[in-house]
Amino acid sequence: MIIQNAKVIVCSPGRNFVTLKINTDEGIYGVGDGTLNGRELPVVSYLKDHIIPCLIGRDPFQIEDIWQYLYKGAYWRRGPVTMAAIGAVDMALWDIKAKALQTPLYNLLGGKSRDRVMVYSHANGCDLEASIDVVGKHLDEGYKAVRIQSGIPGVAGTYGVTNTKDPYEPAQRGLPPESKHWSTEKYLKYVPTLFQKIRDTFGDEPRLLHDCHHRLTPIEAGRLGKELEPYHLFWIEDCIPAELQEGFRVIRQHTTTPLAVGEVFNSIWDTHILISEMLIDYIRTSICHGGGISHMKKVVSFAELYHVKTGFHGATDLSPVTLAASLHFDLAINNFGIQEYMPHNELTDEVFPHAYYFKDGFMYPGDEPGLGVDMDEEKAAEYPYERAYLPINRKEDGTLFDW
Ligand code: GCO
Ligand code: MG
Repeated sequence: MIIQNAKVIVCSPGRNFVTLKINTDEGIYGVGDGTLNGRELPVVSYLKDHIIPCLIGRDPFQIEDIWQYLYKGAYWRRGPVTMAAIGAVDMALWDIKAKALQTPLYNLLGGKSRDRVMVYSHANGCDLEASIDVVGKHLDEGYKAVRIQSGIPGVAGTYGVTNTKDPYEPAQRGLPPESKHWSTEKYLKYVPTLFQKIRDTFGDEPRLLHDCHHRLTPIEAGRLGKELEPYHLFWIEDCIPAELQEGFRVIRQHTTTPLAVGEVFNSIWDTHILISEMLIDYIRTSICHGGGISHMKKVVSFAELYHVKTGFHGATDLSPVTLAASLHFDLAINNFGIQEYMPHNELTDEVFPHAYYFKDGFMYPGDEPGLGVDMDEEKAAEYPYERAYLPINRKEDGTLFDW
C-alpha cells in the first residue's frame, strides 16, 4: 500500500476545523484533525505546502518513521503549528492501518483496558444560582463528573461563562478579537464559596473540576488549592501559565488539591519536569496538538512511571476526529484518568459522522474499524472557513493579561 494523495479540508459548521484526508492506492483512506483554534490557516499551509508533497508514495504503515521524518527532518522542532500538522498526519495513518487490519484503533494500542470512558461535562453559570442549577441538570443527565465555571461578582464576563442560551464558544468570528475583563482578587474571594455551595447542594459524590485558565501566580494558586481542599475537587486545571514548569514546585508545597495541566503543550519537552518531579496529577495535552497518537503514547507512558494520569483536552475546538482518537486511547491505556467532553453541535456531527457515543456519564468509541469517524466532504463544503479569534483579557486597570 502507498499514499497516493492527501488533501486538507477547512470547514466551519459553527466553528472552524482543519481536517487532513490521506488516500492510499488501495482505496483505504484515513482522517486526521489539525485544528488550532484561532490560528487555523498556518496549519493548513504547513500541511499543503510542506508535508503532503513529502508523503506521496510512502508506505502508510511506517507510522513511526514518518513521524520522525516530519519531526526531526524539518530541523525546526515543536511548536503548536508544527505539532498539530504532524498530529493530523499521525492520526490519519493510524486510521488507515486500523482500517486495513479491519479492527478498531484501540486494538492497535494494546486492546481494551476498561469497558467505558468516564467523561466530565462543562457546567457554566453566569452567577452562583445559575451555576448550581446547571450542575443539577448535568447530574440529571447522568454525568459523574462536572467542571464548573461561574460568573464572578463584579467582573463583567469571564472564561467559560455565557449570558446567552447558546453553549459557551470562546472563539468569535470577525475583528477585532473580543476583550474580556479580569480581577484575581474578586476571583479568589468567590471560588471557594462557589464550591462550598455546590458541595452543600449535591453532596460528596459528584466529581467536581475547575479550570483557572492560566490566570494565577504560583502562590495564588497555592492559596486557591488550599482553600478548596475541604471540597475535594477532582482537579484544578491550568492554575498558572505553565511555560515555567518550575512554578508548580511552589504550588505543590501548599496544597493537596490535584493539579491538571497541558492543553497548550505540544511535546514531551513541555511536560518532563512536571511529570518526573510529580508536580502534577493529570496531563491534558490533546492528541491533535501533541503530535498525534505516536507522540502522546510516549508522553503517557512516561507519565505512567510517575503516577500521572490522563485527562485529554476535549473542547469543541478539537474536531470529532480528535475526540474519537482520544476515546480509543483512553480505552486502551492503564493510566487513564478522565476525558473532557463538550458535545459538538448538530452541524458538526453531520459533517463528521461517527461511531462514538455517550451514555450515562461514560463514552464509548464504538467498534468500527479505524477511528470510526468519517468526513462528509459535500456537507463540509456548505460551511466555508470564517476567520475567528479567541478573546484577549485585560485587568481592571487595562493591563493585558492571560486569557
Ligand atoms: C478547556 C479549555 C478550552 C480552551 C479552548 C481554547 O479546558 O476545555 O480551556 O475551553 O479555552 O480549547 O481554544
Ligand atoms: Mg482548560
